[in-house]
Amino acid sequence: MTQPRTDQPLSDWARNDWTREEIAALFDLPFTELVFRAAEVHRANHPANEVQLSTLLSIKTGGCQEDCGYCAQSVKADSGIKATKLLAVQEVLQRAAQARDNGSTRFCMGAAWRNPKDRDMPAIIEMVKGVRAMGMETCMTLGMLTPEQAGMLSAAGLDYYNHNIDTSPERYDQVITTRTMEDRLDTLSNVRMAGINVCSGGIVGMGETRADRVGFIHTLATLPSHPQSVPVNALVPVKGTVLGDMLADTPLARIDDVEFVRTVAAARITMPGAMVRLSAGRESMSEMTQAMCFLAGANSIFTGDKLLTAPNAGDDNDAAMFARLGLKAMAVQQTEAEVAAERMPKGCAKLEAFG
Ligand code: SAM
Ligand code: DTB
Ligand code: SF4
Repeated sequence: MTQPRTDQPLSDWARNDWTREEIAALFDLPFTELVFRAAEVHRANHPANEVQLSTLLSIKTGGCQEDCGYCAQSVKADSGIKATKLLAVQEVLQRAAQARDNGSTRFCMGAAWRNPKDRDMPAIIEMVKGVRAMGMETCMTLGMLTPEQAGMLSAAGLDYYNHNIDTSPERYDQVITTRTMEDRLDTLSNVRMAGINVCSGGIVGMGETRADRVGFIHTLATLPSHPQSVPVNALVPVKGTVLGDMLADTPLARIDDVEFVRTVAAARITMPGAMVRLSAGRESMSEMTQAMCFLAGANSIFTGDKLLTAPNAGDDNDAAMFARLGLKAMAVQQTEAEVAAERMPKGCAKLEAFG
């Protein structure tokens, strides 16, 4: 895990005994005070003004048996997304090479599965090895994993496994009924025990209360060790999903930008070493809100026009935003700087467009 870059006491840096009251008190701070504190923690632990560019690829789309109320890929959603088979390894590697040439240093592969089947593992392992050989950090999100599957991914060299807790323990069963928060935490434990970096976060703007957002951050910040990566998604409301339709009927339930930035800041303060990833929902976020997120400690975005199935901001818009804000694309993720210095291929053409 990353080591603190300053004299910030390790006990603060790594503490996982946060109480809900302490986290609620952070959320209750005057906004500028909260953002100021988060920015201080960010600067003490990460290079200022640097944001990692990551690319997402859906390697298996739609037809998922789970009933996550936000997700267009669930069989329960009437979203028009067609189920596909797992992509061929060669196709995934071609897409990864394009992502690398466009400046990404991280390639995340997502499958709409409740869990991978053992017969899928050989292809998955080839994908991890191939993307890694290109010098990019690898992340996979495939649903629940057994300890054996986590061990196989670790042996293949997988850097991160993404598995979100999504919301507070109290709200969980109103969003998903086909698996429990405990199931989710068990997979995170299998991933951690296999020595893979944990990527776990959730979604803000699903009609939850502030207490739920506190509970969500609290659950992550009190895991046996902090996730090395915390994606904070703003719900992309998709027609035909339970939550997308609910929000269409009650637009006032949509998250306000100030509360979204507060959530990013709380993640940054409570988990200082983590990469905090400003994930889904940027396409409908103003540049100023995104700038506030970067000030409050977000240091990674997904690039390109598409996430897994939902639209994303697009490279040209992002390059323009980076130029206006004076942000730099992080050449390699800080936690892997030395490893990646050797792995990084020469001539990542579009990196320069991002500063
Ligand atoms: N099936 C795997 C799983 O659920 O872990 C991997 C893919 S799943 C799409 C990855 C994450 O994307 C979810 O956990 C959720 O946090 C996020 N997500 C899915 N749909 C979303 C939406 N409409 N808006 C925001 N985030 C979303
Ligand atoms: C995460 O927390 N956000 C990314 C990544 N992990 C895999 C996924 C966002 C998906 C948004 C909805 C879609 O594209 O279908
Ligand atoms: Fe399936 Fe993942 Fe979508 Fe849930 S979030 S329905 S598990 S693809």
